[in-house]
Amino acid sequence: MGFFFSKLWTIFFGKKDVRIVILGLDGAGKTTILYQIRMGERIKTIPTIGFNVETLEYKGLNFTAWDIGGQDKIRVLWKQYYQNADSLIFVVDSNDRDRINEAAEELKKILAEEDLKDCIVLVMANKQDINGALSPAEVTEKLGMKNLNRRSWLVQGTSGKSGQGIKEGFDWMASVLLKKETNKL
Ligand code: G3D
Ligand code: MG
Repeated sequence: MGFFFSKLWTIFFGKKDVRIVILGLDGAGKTTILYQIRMGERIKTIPTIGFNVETLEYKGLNFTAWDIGGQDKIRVLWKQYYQNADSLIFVVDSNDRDRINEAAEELKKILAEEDLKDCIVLVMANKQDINGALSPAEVTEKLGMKNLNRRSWLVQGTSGKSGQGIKEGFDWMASVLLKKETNKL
């Protein structure tokens, strides 16, 4: 069992593919976080026109990550990667006050995608190790999370650098996904 995965995940492993999409502006910390959860597996980079996709697979957990922002023309290409996503991890650089509104705009656009309408949202308010970074509560406010109705979400403070907070985020994700599965029975 990987360091970040609690016992709850054993219920999914080997049973069901879980698709997790990791998005955020460039520089937010997505690649760093992927390396934290790597568990010895190799991260593959798929070069695509206009953007690179990083993938990581571990026992039926499938992560795909890429940079978002700007590039309206290539948005249609993202579709193939976020179809059937169970969970979205949105990584925010909490220390980048200049781009927090841009991050909020991008999140809004993503959440409007039909393909992602049922997926749960874990926001990683990353770079909490930096003094003066926005707190998770402030990130919650800036992203307008409280306006999201009918969707499970959590804003978790993290540090991609130290790994702090990542496990807590995954624990929450596992518990929500498990609840969804059980409700289907
Ligand atoms: P991205 O994949 O979202 O574009 P990266 O972001 O993972 O490449 O991270 C961008 C920069 O932020 C990197 O610095 C990385 O080390 C740093 N970073 C990522 N997470 C954290 C964090 O939690 N705290 C701090 N202090 N830095 C972080 P460099 O200098 O390599 O560009
Ligand atoms: Mg990256």
